[in-house]
Amino acid sequence: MCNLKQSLEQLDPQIYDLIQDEKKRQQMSLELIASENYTSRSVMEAMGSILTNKYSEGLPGKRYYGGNQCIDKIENLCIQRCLEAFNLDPNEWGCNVQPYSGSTANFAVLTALLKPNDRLMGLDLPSGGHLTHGYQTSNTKISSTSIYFQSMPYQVDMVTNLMDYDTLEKNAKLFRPNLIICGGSAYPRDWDYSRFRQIANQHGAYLMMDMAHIAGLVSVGVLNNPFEHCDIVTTTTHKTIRGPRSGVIFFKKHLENKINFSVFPSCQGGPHNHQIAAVAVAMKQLKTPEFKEYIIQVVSNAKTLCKRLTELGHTIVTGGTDNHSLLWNLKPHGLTGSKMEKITDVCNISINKNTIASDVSAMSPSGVRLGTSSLTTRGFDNDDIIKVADILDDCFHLAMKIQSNSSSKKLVDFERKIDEYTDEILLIKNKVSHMTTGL
Ligand code: DSN
Repeated sequence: MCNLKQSLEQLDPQIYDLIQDEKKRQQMSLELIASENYTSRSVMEAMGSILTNKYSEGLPGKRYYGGNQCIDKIENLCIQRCLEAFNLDPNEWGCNVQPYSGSTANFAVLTALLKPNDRLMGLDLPSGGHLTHGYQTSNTKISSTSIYFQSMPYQVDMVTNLMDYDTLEKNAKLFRPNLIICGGSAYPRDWDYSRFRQIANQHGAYLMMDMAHIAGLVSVGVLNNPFEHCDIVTTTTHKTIRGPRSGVIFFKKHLENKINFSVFPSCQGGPHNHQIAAVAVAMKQLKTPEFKEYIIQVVSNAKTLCKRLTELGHTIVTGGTDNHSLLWNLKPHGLTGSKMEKITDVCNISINKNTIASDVSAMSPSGVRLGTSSLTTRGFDNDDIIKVADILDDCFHLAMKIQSNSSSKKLVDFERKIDEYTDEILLIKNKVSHMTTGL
């Protein structure tokens, strides 16, 4: 029988070592994935706590299991802090902190407010929307949100790449949605919630915002406030909020029973109490002056990254950003996002390939998405970010060189060729290491 008091290192050196390797990777690389961040020690302490042992189906004061005295206090505190973090009046707004993640939060909202086969409209994935906003292709219903509901996407304008509210309004008149979702995973500009509200009202539709990416920015007021116009606001808590991986649903008070019943028992079982405690810790941190300074720097860094890449001759979608993220279009140079991602990966830089709205294939997207939340957490300022942009430019030029010396434009041939450029890669890796060592 295994000893429950043994440390992970003693009990399972294999997993322990792999965690140490991942820790090293996170420390040594330049983390530019827009949906990621480094959480705090205090959040991790709550996540790794004994709260993981407890079952507590139901809501505080109304549980199906005994022994929930402490758990009730933790969940109530978390709810209170979530409302405070977004300056919400508890008479007008409530929230459910039990969703395991953003995807389950979104599905629980749809289950609560729609009947199977009701109609929803969300931003198309290639336009920067999220899978759970109804994504489907011509042949396949990809997301459960398109399997169980009728989904018609709206898009950004194919020339400006900005939200095309007029076409949304026109299409909504034909489709007559029951619910409109705003928000996305790769949209660098702010949202016009009052325009969304106006369109939703024409059809008596619910308006839901998924603010997962920008929640930290919303909380400190550097972006428009979705709570002024939406019925529901969902979020994850590990992106710009910098908390644990989890999800929260904010709802207008009259939707309280529907949402709570949908989260449990319709969509989930027992809540993850360790996550809920960790969300509470993150929400406390959100209210500090340091967090506001952090977010202001995140946005400033993202703008600096856009500016420097533009100076270096690159194309930034929409010409810049209002938030923590940006989309770099590599198409004008004849490179794909996949190749850029391969090169940055071997140079210890984490980014992700991303579609540009006009892309025909999501499998070979023309761009990469970059975000500055993680590097700002590590203390990077505008001068550091200029150096990061220069390193990304080095990666770009190396990718172009490898592509021109490859036997074809195929990704496999590009990958085969990478090994011949170890000297160039080492040079870039050294620059990365110079920026990340000692932080
Ligand atoms: N994977 C996250 C993102 O990149 O936006 C959301 O699910």
